[in-house]
Amino acid sequence: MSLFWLHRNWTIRQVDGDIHASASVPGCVHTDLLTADLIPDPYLDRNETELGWIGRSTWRYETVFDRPDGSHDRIDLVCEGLDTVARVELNGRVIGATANMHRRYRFDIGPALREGDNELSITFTPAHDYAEGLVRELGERPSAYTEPYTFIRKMACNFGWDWGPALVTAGIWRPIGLNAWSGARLAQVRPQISLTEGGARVTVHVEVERATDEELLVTASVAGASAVVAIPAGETVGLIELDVEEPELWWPRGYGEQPRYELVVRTADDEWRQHIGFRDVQLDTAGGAFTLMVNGQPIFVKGANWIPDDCFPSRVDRGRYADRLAQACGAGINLLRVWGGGVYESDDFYDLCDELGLMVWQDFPFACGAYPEEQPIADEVEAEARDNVVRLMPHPSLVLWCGGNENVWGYFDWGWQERLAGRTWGATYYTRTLPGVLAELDPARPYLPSSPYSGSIGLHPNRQDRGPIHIWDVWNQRDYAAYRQYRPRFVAEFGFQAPAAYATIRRAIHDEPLTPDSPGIIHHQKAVDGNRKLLVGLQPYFPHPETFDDWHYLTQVNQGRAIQLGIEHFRSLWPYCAGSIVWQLNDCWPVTSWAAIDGDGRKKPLFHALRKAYADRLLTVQPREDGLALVVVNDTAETWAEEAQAVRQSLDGRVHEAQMIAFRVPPRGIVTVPLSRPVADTDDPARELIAVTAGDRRALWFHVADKDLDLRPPQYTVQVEGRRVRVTAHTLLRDLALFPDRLDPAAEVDDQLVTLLPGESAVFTLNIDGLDDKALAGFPVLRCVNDVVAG
Ligand code: BMA
Repeated sequence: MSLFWLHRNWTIRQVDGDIHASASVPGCVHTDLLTADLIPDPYLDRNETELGWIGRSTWRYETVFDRPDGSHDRIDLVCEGLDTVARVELNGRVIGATANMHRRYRFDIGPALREGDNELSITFTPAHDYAEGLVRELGERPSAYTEPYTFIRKMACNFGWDWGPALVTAGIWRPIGLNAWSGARLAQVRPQISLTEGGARVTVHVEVERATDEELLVTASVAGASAVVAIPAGETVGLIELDVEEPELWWPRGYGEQPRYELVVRTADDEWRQHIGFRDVQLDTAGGAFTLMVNGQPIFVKGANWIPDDCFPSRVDRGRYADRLAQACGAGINLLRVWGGGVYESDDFYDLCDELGLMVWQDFPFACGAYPEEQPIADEVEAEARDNVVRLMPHPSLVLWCGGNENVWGYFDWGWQERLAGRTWGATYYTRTLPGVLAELDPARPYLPSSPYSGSIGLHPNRQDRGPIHIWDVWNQRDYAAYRQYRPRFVAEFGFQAPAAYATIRRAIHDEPLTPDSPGIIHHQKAVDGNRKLLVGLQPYFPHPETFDDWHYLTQVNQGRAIQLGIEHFRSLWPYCAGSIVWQLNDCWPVTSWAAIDGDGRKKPLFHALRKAYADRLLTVQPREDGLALVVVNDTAETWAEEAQAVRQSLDGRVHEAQMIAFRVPPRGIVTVPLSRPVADTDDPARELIAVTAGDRRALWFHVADKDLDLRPPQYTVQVEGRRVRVTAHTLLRDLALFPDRLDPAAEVDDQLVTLLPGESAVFTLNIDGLDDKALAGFPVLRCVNDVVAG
């Protein structure tokens, strides 16, 4: 058994034109044209608008390779991903045709091979042509965007989204190679894992593909257990049961370690190895709940939605995933939802999640549209599901499969039923095809037919008393304090926009002058009415920003505050509410969006707000029916017993009232304690606040919005020592933040959005030396709300 990658000496050429270039494989046409300097960078300025022709052209990839040496029963061409409508030819003979970016393909090329040079070509016809052809044949289907992305099995957001450009790709986007083999090969290995009394059972389902027909011995071993099964001649499947005694359990981060054990499956000719983990996952849905239970432990999901990290996903390598996932961990996140408008990510993503203890909720790739159930789409959907379920099921991090994003919601609320006039919309996929494939291949993992969902296809899917909901009226129409009016079981999406980091904007947009509505900024804002909503969102809290710098700072602060408020509210409802998955962790290019980490990988202030809101130990002040209350949230395995001091004080620091609150919060529990009237009441709301402190944790409560607060012009002293910037407040400083990327695009800081009471100080640590001390100490690098409000 041997595998040879075919990643060298490729060229691309435009079949219906005269462009040609050398090609990187894996890769895509856009990135090759960019490398060859044949197009401008699609991520800069408004270049996107000039590049639509790429996706409308036919492209041919070509290479020449030597026939592998030696004698083999079979030589296969293995394609881990072709994007999307492709004809594969070897030495002029068609050996395959594909139309699904989400599947792996294997073609027996023996008959077409010759000695010496072999010419391989893969021709990609435009995704649009295929999809538009099916629209004509099957009839239109409504969706959130005008492009026909529901008619082709290709990453939907490639056609443009409310945070992404329309850059319709083509290419060999995942590895491609030759697999030469003899006898039999392991075509499929599916380990099903269940915990037993004092141990675990691994049931390994093996399927072989045969070139010769003899009895086959297959052995499997893991964690000291091993067993053999014989697959008789003429048969292709075998089952091996391994009983492992007292394995260490895999836990999500924050709950324990992530031990993994290598499972090895062998035949005489082939071998399969992968790390697995021992854990049990259940979904408690009793009475409308939506609570993940891992190893019997109910979990509050501190999540974020994951979108493709690049419009050209072939650029996302293991290192890039590792950076992004480390950032997710840094924000206190314990689950990522791989959203349905993207892809099934590569093995590296899930492998890193296993290692880090990041749970994964995997949407099948369906989003915001009605999907035709006719052929050829129906067969593609089933084939793709089978392929990816088998590929991903060994991963302990994968805790939930979901039928897709907002497709059932769209059917209920977005006026589709009339437009469909009885045509199919995808219900069969979510209620039969996908659960059917899972029941057969991966029965132990929970499945949710769609998100949001209320437990039955006949119920309105976004009912807050049942299952996960998506909260979008807040960003679109309401003040963010409205998050508090929800009492959900689980929130799978809610988000608030802000622009990208300053250095990211400066790299990608060359507007002069740069303003909140200069052409590049507007182009890098894809949401309907997005910039207006940003301003509307500021109105209750801040004066209208008069400059780009104020706009940039205030909208970023507002994003952080909105999400922090939402999360703290949702956490205060635990265990009734069992999760918050913020929209969205990352971006695929430089854009104003709901992301915490922008398209250049820079953290927005929201990142730090998330880190605080998702802290294992949280103090938060929440309005309750009978007044303000302190909610203490303990997401650790130890009891949290401490005495908090709640203080009513003036903005200038004078203390008026104090209340000592001794609390004892059990592991993974919360406690709610009403604040006393003297502390909670105020007759001077513009000049007072409440500060609650316990150990190193603190919660603040302001009675009025910043614009109505009697904030003083900021007074502080700054000391810069190497990478450390110490700020000492002489007045109250609201949401102090350092933006070192304004001085050096490589610079970042370990904290932002810090409110200091008079006399307090904070130390900010930079990642690099050598920044200008003087510039670090003031506007526009060091900022606080006082700058704008106290005028
Ligand atoms: C939801 C998501 C995405 C979208 C986001 C922001 O609909 O599922 O489709 O980007 O809201 O509008």
